[in-house]
Amino acid sequence: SDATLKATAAASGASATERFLTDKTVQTEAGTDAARVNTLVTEVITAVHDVIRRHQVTYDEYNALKSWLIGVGQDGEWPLFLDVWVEHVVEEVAATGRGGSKGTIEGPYYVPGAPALPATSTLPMRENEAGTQLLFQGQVTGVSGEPLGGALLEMWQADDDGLYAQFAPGIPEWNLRGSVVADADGRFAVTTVQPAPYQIPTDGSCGRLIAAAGWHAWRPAHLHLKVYAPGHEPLTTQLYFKGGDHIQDDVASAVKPELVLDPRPAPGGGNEVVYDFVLDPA
Ligand code: MBD
Ligand code: FE
Repeated sequence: SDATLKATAAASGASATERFLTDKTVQTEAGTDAARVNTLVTEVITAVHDVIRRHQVTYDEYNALKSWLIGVGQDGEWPLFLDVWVEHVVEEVAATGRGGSKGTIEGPYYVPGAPALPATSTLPMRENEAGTQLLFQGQVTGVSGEPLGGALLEMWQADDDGLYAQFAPGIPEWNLRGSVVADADGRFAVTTVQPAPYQIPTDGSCGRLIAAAGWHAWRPAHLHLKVYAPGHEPLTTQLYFKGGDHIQDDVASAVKPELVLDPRPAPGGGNEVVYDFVLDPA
């Protein structure tokens, strides 16, 4: 795609780091006790020592690691690195014992405070927004099937170039981001466009790691959602598209079979799909 559309690592990384520091620092600094810190950090450091011994790591490799770690911070890519290669296991552990809809990782590009939209609505988008139109509809219920009137669905997604508003240049602030208020029966019907797959920026430290290791840089196309209702556990999830590229080899390991949509052509043009959300009691 053309240079003006490019999300540089430095720009999107800096935005993702700023976002994290704004939204998450307070909760992350809340009381972790010394015994817990000691256990976790000692085990991580010991695991690193084991790798060094097992693979006879050299000084050149040690210094390559140091310079790469410095680069990740300079590029602002710690949120990207952690959410791509670590978050899926944190989510797996956090989801233990949950019975409602499957969730998956949040990733680095959630922004709170997206414009409020009624149950039947179109996500904010540009005139002639590129991409296949998608009518996404469903119902939010509790685990016994009871409708959760007034549930809230925060939605965010990449556009047809795989770019996120507020993390890539030249996109209106709230493009393809919205806070949809479900109706009294928990139902919603949102018109959007199908996103493109997302490629990790190739010009930053995460991109350099991917190239150096011979990996690929792609996530399958996905919609992000946070679903809330009073008295219920919030659900953070993503939905993917059947048959889409990288469904089987997401670089962020965040696809689950329950999260794959199979949209069908809609009578009025574009595609449509129904997906219901079940929230656990709080
Ligand atoms: C994304 O769009 C994303 O959802 C995750 C988890 C990581 C990087 C980019
Ligand atoms: Fe994403």
